[in-house]
Amino acid sequence: MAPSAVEIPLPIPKSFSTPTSTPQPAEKAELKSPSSPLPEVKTFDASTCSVDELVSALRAAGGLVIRGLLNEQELASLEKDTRPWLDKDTAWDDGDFFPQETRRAFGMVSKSRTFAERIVANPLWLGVTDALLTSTLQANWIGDKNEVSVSRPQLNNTIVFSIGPGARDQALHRDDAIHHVYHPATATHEIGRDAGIGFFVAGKKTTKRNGATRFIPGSHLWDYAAGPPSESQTFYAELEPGDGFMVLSGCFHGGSANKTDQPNENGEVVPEERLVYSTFMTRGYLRQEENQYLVNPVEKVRELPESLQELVGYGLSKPFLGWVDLKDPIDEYCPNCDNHFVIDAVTPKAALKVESEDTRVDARMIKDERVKQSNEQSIFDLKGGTERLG
Ligand SMILES: O=C(O)CCC(=O)C(=O)O
Ligand SMILES: [Fe+2]
Repeated sequence: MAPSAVEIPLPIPKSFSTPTSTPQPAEKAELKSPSSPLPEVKTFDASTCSVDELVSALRAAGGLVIRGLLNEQELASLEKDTRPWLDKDTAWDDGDFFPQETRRAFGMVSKSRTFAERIVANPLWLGVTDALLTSTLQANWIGDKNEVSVSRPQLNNTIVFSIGPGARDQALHRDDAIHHVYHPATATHEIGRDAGIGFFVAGKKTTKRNGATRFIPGSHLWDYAAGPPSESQTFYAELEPGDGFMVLSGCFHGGSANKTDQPNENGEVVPEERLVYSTFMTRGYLRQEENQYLVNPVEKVRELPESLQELVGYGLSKPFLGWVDLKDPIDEYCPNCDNHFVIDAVTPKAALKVESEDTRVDARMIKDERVKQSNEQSIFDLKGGTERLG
């Protein structure tokens, strides 16, 4: 992501999240800072690890490695879908966030079904992001009813990074900055602190020498005003093809220098590409970093399973974010509007055409089976609101 200036510190409102852990009293637990000992970064096996283990390792260290997430066939399919887009990319001259040797591809949910299903919708990843990025609005009095609402995580971005030989280090940064997050130091991680989480899957072996993503373990717990970050504290996520690395957006991290343009320990120059497939998730009520509505042709989004359409941003963040004509874009259909909802609930059926008024003005001539006539209501109509919106 491109870094943005943080002008007004605006913490993620804690009241929007369900606390599932009891924070330790400040006088007993020491607030973490750049001078605290660095926590251990754990490594897991994709075939045996549980979501709970991943969540607690992430909360403690801010990052973790998972071995064996994708197989060779999936990697081959990803590369086939991605390579033409990387080949088209050229060095950017707008700023110095990416080294000149970096090539990128974006909008990956519509460019690669394998990316969408095996990375964005990876079950371990969804388990982790659900646990850390779901928000529950506990107190929302509407008249005499308290409408508790759950907002699920959504896709923040998809980027493929190819770092070529000769690239320098990308500066260490927090991706949290895109949402103008500021946090003071804490002793232990509290659920609700994270604005986002990143997931990097290696397309090729990534090493300290060829540009592995590096990060500072524990830096998600520091006061965000403490800086600048020190390279001496970094951990390099060295991955075999198909391994993954997860990192909280509150951790300092960055892509690293690719030194394979220089002689190795045998005196030979063996250039390597560092190829990583990455995605971030964010909270359902925050703006998405990558504009999913413009980067992905809607015809492609229609082909995805409904759960993925929701993740991409076509779902409703409850109670009221993201509606079209006051309805959930995915499962409601409105005969009174001309917007032809971006995601139809069912495949539209051919209908006899009858000459009538412009249906945007008078829709009485249209009857569509998809409309549950007796149930027609807007998201602001709280008849049965708890189960519809909560
Ligand atoms: O390429 C990488 O390993 C990290 C890239 C990154 O952090 C970013 O572009 O925000
Ligand atoms: Fe980043």
